[in-house]
Amino acid sequence: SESSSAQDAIFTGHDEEQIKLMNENCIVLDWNDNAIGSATKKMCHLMTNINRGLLHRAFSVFLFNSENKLLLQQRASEKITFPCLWTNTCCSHPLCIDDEIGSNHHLDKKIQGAIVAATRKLNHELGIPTEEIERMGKFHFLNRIHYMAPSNEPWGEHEIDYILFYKLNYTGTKEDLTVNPNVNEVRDYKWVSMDELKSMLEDPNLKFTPWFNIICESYLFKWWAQIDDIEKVENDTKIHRM
Ligand code: DMA
Ligand code: MN
Repeated sequence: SESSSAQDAIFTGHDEEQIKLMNENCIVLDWNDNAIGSATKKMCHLMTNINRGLLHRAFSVFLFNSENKLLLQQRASEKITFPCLWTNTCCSHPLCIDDEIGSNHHLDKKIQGAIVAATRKLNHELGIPTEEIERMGKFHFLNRIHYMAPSNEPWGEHEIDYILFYKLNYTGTKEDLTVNPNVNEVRDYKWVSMDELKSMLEDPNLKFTPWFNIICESYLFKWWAQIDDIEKVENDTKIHRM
């Protein structure tokens, strides 16, 4: 059987809840981000499969509050890939289900699927109420990044990652989203200004995920500077190989 269980030797010493999540069905892609099938989260994150070209769809959310501070999370020690590293607000995978898969040749539908998945995981990882996510702000898609990164053996990532910003609506009153982290997912969190993040990135005691480093070095600060008018930054249809 391919289903992940604590009996599987590859998971020895890992957290039971995180082992179960390895049964989720991710969307398998060709290099142009067309869905060509599905495979479990376990299969998609084994370097033996990645080295043969297995690629899946992901999303990365960058969530900003009313003061334009970015919410960072430190991944829980229970995470099987990239444990304890600091990273952007929330990352995961759109699942191979109708609401999240979208449709090949329609980027807008694939973005909508990524937003459904992002809303689901902001609630699961950070305890942000779905109703608040839907009412208090909106998502803006920026681009897609195709990257590969090994984690601790035998695991790694190989994804086309949908970059989504989320900005609160301006209502004239200062009201921020409720954050109540799931400790099985998130060890710590922190709201940071641009300067605060820049000093964190220079701190040798802090470790960051590879995809967060890629985005920090390329686009993050440029887009952050435009956060109040982020909807004016056009959806980029190109897939950036990094
Ligand atoms: C996977 O994130 C997605 C990216 C962009 C690396 P993850 O490992 O946090 O996924 P999950 O929360 O589903 O375990
Ligand atoms: Mn992944």
